Amino acid sequence: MKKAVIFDLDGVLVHTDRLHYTAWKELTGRLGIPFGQTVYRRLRGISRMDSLDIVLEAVPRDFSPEEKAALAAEKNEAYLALAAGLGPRDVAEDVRRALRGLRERGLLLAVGSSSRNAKYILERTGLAPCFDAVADGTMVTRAKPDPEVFLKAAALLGVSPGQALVVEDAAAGIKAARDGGFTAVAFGGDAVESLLAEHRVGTLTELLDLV
Ligand code: GL1
Ligand code: MG
Repeated sequence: MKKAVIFDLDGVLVHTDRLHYTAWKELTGRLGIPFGQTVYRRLRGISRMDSLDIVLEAVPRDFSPEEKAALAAEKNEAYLALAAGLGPRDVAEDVRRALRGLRERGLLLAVGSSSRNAKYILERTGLAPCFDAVADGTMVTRAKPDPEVFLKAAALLGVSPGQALVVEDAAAGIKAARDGGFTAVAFGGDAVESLLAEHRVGTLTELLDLV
């Protein structure tokens, strides 16, 4: 019997993964770095600076910490410009139904996201009041695939990892959940990567059968 469900944000609760993709594409386009879905798959779920390091692998020179900070800020500005257009209409009916159903069953709900913009996105989309706790990239020192952000979310809820499901669309997040001792549920995403998870769902309402 589970007591809690911890959701990844980007690509699970909201399709902000597409906006992150576009923002990375804009930055790499300006720098003349090749960027497509193959590279982006490696970025899914990981932090801004870890993502930037992967993006810059294609450039045969070192970047100073100051240059990297400027590039990360540029990507974030591009992302925030796109995210400014988000609203409650960007939350799928499936997401609303799942959150309502889980709440009715007495489950505690949290968000566990690598993003430093998680709280802003939850506010913009009106999802913030749906959750008992939010753990995000501003609160951890080690990003996914390290389990820290999910352990933080569980601690905020007052549950142990064994009592919680983690819902994730990215391989880094599924690994983080497994390594933290959570039950991992893969949502959408890549079929091969999702084999790492204990469960796979195509819609979030399917979670109601797992708790
Ligand atoms: C960071 C990365 C994004 C994405 C999210 C996690 O978000 O920049 O590309 O990997 O983490 O879903 P942010 O820049 O908002 O902290
Ligand atoms: Mg994700």
